[in-house]
Amino acid sequence: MSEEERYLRIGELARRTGTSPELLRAWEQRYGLLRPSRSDGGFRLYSDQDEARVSRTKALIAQGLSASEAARRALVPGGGSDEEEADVAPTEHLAFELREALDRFDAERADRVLDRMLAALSLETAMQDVLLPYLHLLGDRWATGEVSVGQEHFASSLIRGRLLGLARGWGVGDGPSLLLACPPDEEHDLGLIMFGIAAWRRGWRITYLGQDTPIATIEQAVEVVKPALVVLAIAEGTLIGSHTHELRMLAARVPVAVGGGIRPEELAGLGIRLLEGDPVDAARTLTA
Ligand code: B12
Repeated sequence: MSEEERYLRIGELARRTGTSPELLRAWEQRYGLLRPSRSDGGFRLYSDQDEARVSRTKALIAQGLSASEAARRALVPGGGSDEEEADVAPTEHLAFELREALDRFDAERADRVLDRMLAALSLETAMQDVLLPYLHLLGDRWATGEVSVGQEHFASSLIRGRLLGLARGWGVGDGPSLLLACPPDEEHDLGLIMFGIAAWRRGWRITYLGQDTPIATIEQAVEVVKPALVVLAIAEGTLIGSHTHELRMLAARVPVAVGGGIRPEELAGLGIRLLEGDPVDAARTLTA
């Protein structure tokens, strides 16, 4: 048997694996998935191992992995087995896929991943096990320069938009009322939105004022809404320092709680309660 008969040309490999020569060339260039040798005439020739890796990649994509992750696993000798697949939680797949899509500014794909996430998981599990880990990793990657400010803004804006979409209707109902806001200079409101969604689903009615809200405005809203509790989100304790007096005055008029990166001692003497844990756990605890 000659070399050319033992090995496959790209068209034959594409036919046998149900792919196309263009896709195989892309996988070869992008992921190094194929390792062809050359015929005497200079043609690329593919082996049984190449065929096995392409088939494995296709199977992993069909299970929901991105092409790059599928190729990465198919390249591990003996790796990517079914047992290994079973060990990988769907939440990790989803967070990984979300990252891939958002890193590339691919809103359409990110929305599809989020749709799949919402179909597969309860909203609370989705927030706790996919979105929170994703956001934490995003922050770490931003801090080391692995993702740009643009990528980080794009990702957090897209997620914020989806969360607010899921929150539609949270202000309607007869349940006790929560007034939610970030104090002045605070823009981190994703945790507050997640908290609002989790609380709403436990029967609370939500009035949401959003990011960077003057305390005087919160007081005006309190007069109208008459909430059972005002919940503020503060990512860093230092913010409290610049508004101590106003916050103490607010807490004298209405019960106030704070969630976020605050330590209990930072709230000493303000009459403000600390909501501990992540936003979903805090909503559970508050309701209990
Ligand atoms: C998205 C994001 C942004 C977005 C926010 C968009 C938005 N609408 O929220 C934008 C781009 C605006 C932003 C800006 C900045 N950011 Co930023 N950001 C993030 C990022 C990546 C995710 C934040 C998030 O939503 N996380 C999800 C929440 C739920 O998780 P969490 O923040 O860890 O909160 C925990 C608890 O605090 C609690 N929690 C949080 N909120 C709430 C609310 C309630 C009610 C409750 C009960 C609990 C709770 O739950 C979490 C526990 O699992 C984080 C990384 C990270 N680790 O989170 C950085 C991060 C918070 N940002 C950081 C920084 C430094 C900044 C900037 C100062 C950057 C800059 N130089 O401009 C500015 C500050 C802007 C401002 N004035 O507020 C730092 C904060 C460091 C610190 N010491 O506090 C982080 C940690 C990144 C990092 N690794 O350095 N940021």
